[in-house]
Amino acid sequence: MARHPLDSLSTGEFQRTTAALRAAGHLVPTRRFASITLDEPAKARVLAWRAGDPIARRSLSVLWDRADNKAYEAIVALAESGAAGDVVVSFDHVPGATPNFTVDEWHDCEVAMKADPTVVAALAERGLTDLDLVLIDVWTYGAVVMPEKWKDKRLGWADIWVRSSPTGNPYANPVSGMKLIVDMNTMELLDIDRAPTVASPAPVMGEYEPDLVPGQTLRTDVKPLEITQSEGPSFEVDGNVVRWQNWSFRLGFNYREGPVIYQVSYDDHGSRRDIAYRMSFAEMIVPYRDSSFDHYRRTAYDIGEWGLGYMTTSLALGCDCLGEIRYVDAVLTDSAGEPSTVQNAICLHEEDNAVLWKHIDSINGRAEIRRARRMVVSIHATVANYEYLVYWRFYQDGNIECEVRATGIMVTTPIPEGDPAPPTGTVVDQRTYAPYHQHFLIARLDLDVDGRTNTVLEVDSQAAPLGPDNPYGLALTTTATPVASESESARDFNWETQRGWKVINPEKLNGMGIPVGYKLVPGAAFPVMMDPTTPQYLRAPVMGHTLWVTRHHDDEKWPAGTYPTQSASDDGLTRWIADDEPLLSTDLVLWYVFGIHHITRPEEWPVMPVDTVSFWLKPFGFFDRNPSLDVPPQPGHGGAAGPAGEHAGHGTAAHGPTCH
Ligand SMILES: [Cu+2]
Repeated sequence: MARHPLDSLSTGEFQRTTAALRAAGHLVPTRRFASITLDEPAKARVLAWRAGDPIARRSLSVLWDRADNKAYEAIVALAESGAAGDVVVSFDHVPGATPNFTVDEWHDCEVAMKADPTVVAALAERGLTDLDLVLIDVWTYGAVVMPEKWKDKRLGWADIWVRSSPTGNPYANPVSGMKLIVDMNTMELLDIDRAPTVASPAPVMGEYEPDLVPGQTLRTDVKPLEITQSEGPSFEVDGNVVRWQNWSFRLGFNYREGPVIYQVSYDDHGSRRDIAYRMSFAEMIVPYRDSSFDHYRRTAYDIGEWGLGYMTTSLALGCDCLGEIRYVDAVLTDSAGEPSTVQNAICLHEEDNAVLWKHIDSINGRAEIRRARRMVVSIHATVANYEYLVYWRFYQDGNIECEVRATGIMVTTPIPEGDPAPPTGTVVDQRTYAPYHQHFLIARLDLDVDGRTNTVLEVDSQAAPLGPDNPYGLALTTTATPVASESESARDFNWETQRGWKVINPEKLNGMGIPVGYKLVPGAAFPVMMDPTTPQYLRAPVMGHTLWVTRHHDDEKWPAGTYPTQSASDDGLTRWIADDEPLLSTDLVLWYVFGIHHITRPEEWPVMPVDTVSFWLKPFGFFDRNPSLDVPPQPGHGGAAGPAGEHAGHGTAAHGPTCH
């Protein structure tokens, strides 16, 4: 049984959802599940809920019918009394919607295409007769680049790749100039789309497994680095609640966002203070910025089209995570609605992070040094050729960091013999380039700084003009401008003013009489560099700005629309802000747009070392002073009492200063 209204659906609740829909006659054989997830209760109801209150559980399923391509949304009420009381509350057709593609279809498409004689013959023309070496990697479309005659279909287009050997890199060798167009409902080949001219395969070395890399020897000077916590970690997990170093938050997980961090609060000397109600990744958009035949269709919505949760993989102790780990499993469903568990999907652990704060009194030599720790919630998602590693980190000084690392294998293309390298990519191997592209991540940050009454201030720094009060031109001032309503909601990073955004609660003052706040410190922001009239921009104008602010509404979750698969226009942010709701002293959601402006490098081939990006949320007048003064010194290094040890001083002693 769920212990809290925000608990993710259990295996039993998934099974009951499917059973209720079957019993009601909705699961005719041609219908498939795109998703089943918790129908999240309204925020107001969750906040009013108290332990012991009844918990109304509902699931939201999205299905489509492979016979007529119609999409449906179903709500099932899961009775507290047991499955016999479960009721299908609604089962509604959603006109025009194309639900996300599923992992089952990705695999089914590969099997179907390899069994298709036309595909087999086309591969043979290219000299590819060992189908075990071939990878068919299906993508979805944006509506504008779909063939007109098939726009009403659930349509896939597939890349073809070939391994150099049975264990070789599946993405090492593109079969350029040939795409398979597939009806994903019937798994029929509709067409083979061929480029007018085709580059011959390039002589690449695309292997990363040591035994496949010619002449590869491994370093022998890497000595063991072991992390032990002899008394266990300092955090505790109670149901889905994690508590650590004054922090507490609640974990959730779903097929689309992957991990969701709910109800983040900080225990400030016995008073539990809210910081965020809900934090997650709401969309990821990856436009490839290359108009060539191989790449012009390639704009991935990895969250809306496929699902970060569905792509989440099991983590291995000692490789993915090091030290004292607590793992949390995730439950997902397949397209038949059958649940399965991803073991060790979420990693919880505590990390040393060098120094938190320090000062040496140069007169008496006394040193106060504190080691920093952080609490990390992480998942890894494998999205075809790419890996995304997500880290939500909580620090002892009230900071929250959201980091993403991208790794895996870049998409590459052969350059025709004798042709110059195209200007839209970097040459990464012999006669091979990796096209430029951008990874836009959109973090949905439903912050509640000391409650729901919040205002966003845009803070710019500027040099004060020269004048009698500023004769040397040294003065630096800041200006804080409220984001007053949704018509002003799209904000851009400004390097010249080192812009940041503060979320304040005008009704809660700190000890200095100033509204308490948390600052969104931008990182990894970059411009879209795309004409706003272009089709890929019109699908997701969210890409066009660093930060969006909206008034909280429970149903506003997907900034490029609920159904971005095969979309032609935005059904998300631009629609939500059209009514220009006021944003002062109200419940707000911030949408932070960041990621990787990926100008590809040779050193990222044949497998990318992680590209790391992050942004921060930092308390700004939320506390009256450094909240980590109470962090104790390292065990065995004493407190601050008494004079410094005999080796203290100006670093002249052989053993250096002590670590008080
Ligand atoms: Cu990239």
